[in-house]
Amino acid sequence: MSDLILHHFDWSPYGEKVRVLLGIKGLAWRSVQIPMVMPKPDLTALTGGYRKTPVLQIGADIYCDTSRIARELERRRPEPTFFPSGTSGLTYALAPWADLFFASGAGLSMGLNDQLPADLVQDRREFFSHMDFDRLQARAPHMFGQVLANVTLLEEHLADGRAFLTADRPGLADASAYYVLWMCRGFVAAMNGMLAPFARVAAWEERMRAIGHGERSEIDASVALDIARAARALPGAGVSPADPSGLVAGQRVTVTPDDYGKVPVAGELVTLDLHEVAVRRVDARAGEVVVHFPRLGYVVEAA
Ligand SMILES: N[C@@H](CCC(=O)N[C@@H](CS)C(=O)NCC(=O)O)C(=O)O
Repeated sequence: MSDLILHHFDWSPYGEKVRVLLGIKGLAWRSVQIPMVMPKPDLTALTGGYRKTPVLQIGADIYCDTSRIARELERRRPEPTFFPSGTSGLTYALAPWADLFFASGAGLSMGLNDQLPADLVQDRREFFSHMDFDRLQARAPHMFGQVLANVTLLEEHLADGRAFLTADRPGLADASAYYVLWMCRGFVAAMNGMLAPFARVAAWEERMRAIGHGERSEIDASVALDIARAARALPGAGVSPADPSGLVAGQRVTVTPDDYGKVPVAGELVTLDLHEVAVRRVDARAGEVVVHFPRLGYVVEAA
């Protein structure tokens, strides 16, 4: 039975990014369906407050953010690699680009869809604090333009006939662009017609869909909490000697996303370098866990 547990919901675009990553590596994994809106008590028992989707659990190690999840999957299962062109830096740098691409698509999904449940709209209004929810409809033409401008970049990149973005095999770069289109096609009806002229992108999306999601099985959140409680987290790597933060291992810190969903996670600092930050915390239901984040895009401060 796989030790990979993905906490997600099926409509989650960032969840789709990780499901495709699991497909690229052909991994077996267990799925815990989490609520689409707050509260998410079973998830936050594991994360200490981080509420974004998805989160990957491996025993008592809890990985937040798709970039950190990708890094861990690559470390634990190097082949087939997420970096078929040989180097990884620019591919990780695509995550903030994809966040911008996502923001326009998400704005359209929320602004042009009057079928959405009221609690979801209210939750996202508070969560996406950088979006002007009252002007989403008025801004739709602008957001369509932004999505299509990004799709144009992909179409141009595929112009030499390559099968995937960085090589003849799929990798993290592909997953990082694909999930936004998956969301746009699925949740913004008008988008499908607008995307029709982008034939290379459509063919690439077809190849991405064919990858699948690996081997998935469902479990209950209570099983995941039992697994966390029974497991022991990996030892921390300490704080890199030259780290500019001045923080030291063992110190109480908070880790907070720097964009939206800014809920601080408090714990004892166990790892800090220029790729990652991890804190140890104890929870009544999850036991002692270590929660891992990327360094990029997260604020680490003394508590
Ligand atoms: N930087 C994060 C972004 C994740 C994110 O924003 N996910 C959204 C959409 S799937 C979310 O959490 N929405 C609110 C929620 O699920 O509660 C990542 O790469 O994992």
